[in-house]
Amino acid sequence: MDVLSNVAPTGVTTIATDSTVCSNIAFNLSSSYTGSTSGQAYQWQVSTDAGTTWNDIVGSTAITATGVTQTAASSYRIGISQCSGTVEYSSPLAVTLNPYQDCYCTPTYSSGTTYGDLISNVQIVGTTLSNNSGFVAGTPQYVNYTSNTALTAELLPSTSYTVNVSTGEWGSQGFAAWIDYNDDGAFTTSSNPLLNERIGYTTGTIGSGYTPGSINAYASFTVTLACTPPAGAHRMRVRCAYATSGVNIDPCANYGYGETEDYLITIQAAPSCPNPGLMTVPTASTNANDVTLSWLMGCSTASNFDFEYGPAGFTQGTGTTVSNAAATLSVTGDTATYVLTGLNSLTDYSIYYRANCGTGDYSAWSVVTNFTTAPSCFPPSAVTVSNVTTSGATVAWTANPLSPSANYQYLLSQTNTTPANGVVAGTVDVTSTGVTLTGLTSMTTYYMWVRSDCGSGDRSVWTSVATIAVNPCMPTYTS
Ligand SMILES: [Ca+2]
Ligand SMILES: [Ca+2]
Repeated sequence: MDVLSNVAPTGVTTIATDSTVCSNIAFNLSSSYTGSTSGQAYQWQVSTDAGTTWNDIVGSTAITATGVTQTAASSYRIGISQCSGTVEYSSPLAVTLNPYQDCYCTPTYSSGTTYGDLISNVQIVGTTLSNNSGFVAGTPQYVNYTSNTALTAELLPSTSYTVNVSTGEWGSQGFAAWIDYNDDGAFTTSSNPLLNERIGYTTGTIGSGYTPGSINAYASFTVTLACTPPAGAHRMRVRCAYATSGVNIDPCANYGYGETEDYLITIQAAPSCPNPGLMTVPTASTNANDVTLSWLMGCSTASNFDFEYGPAGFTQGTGTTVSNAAATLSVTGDTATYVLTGLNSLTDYSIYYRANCGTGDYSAWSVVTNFTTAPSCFPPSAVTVSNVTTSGATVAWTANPLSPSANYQYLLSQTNTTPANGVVAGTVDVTSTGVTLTGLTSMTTYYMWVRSDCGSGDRSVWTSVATIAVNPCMPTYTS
């Protein structure tokens, strides 16, 4: 009969696949023990204070430990027991942590900038970062500007910035940007806002085709910083890749054509009144004289907001302000709405907004949002021609139910070109939705447009054209 002892092996040493690793990069542990495993139990342990205190690694109960990660320098050992006897530990092994600056992946491309697929400019509007690196093809596909103190930006948490970029000679470039908030040497893209380090990307790609001798495309995209990222200096990566939508760009993967630029930016302390998220461009909800504004709450917990609006492209400080307006929050709690009234119809507007946290505490102003109000005067529809004679015709139309016309105006022309505010041939009282035309020339084609006149100079656009082919004058005989 073979009786197992309950004495565990001694003199075992710890082995690791890496003696120095980057944060959160997996490695494996094993030991020098090569004897029988019959009757043995194992528990791997970790120490972050050079072996003074040890903690079990949860779930690591096999003779080897795989997929181990660390975020600080640590020591490891395995406890081996034999038939529930005394646990013997292997000699501890220290695994050091590489400086995070040495842990960034080098982004690669098969062809890089050879044919002009590159980043020729990166500018964060409102900051000092503006880097025109030129559009000459064949320059390095990865440029690390982190040691260039002239190419940096001070950025605020919870804040959105407009990033202006331009391409080289080739278009169809997607762009994306990340900040390594936690300085672990990795850029994490996550749907969890607490983990996500991707700050923005282009919708689809920008530019198209090949424009030898000139930049192919200029574009902007918005980046938004996390609510409370750690203050201080962090690495920012901006990457472009040919024929790859911005949302799909990975910070490390290999692509065919493109360029990557790294920068060192500084994040300031989180503001006491965090910024709200981005506004949705108002479209369907736009009326003639008011607009329903809708924006994400983002990092903000305010319930009151300030607005400044004016003609499209107005300079901030010269617009019309609405202060301390209470927003309505949607059921989900992450979308706020406010109805801005007193607008002019069919007008292009720009608007900025900020959270008003009370007692003079405000967030920063948002990036600009542009919208256009709807017209207030609508054209009639269904213009029909009937009863055509040798000198006239009847033209009828259907009134627009939304448009309280004062009267209708019509324009007649022998040329089929859409009229501007040209010569009005006649007016028709609002109580009528048609006109009988007389005195037309036989065998002639006329073109006619109708519009609503809503009074006080407020007129609709013209209807689409109606064609009137006046009949030829036939000879008549009495016998
Ligand atoms: Ca460049
Ligand atoms: Ca990171």
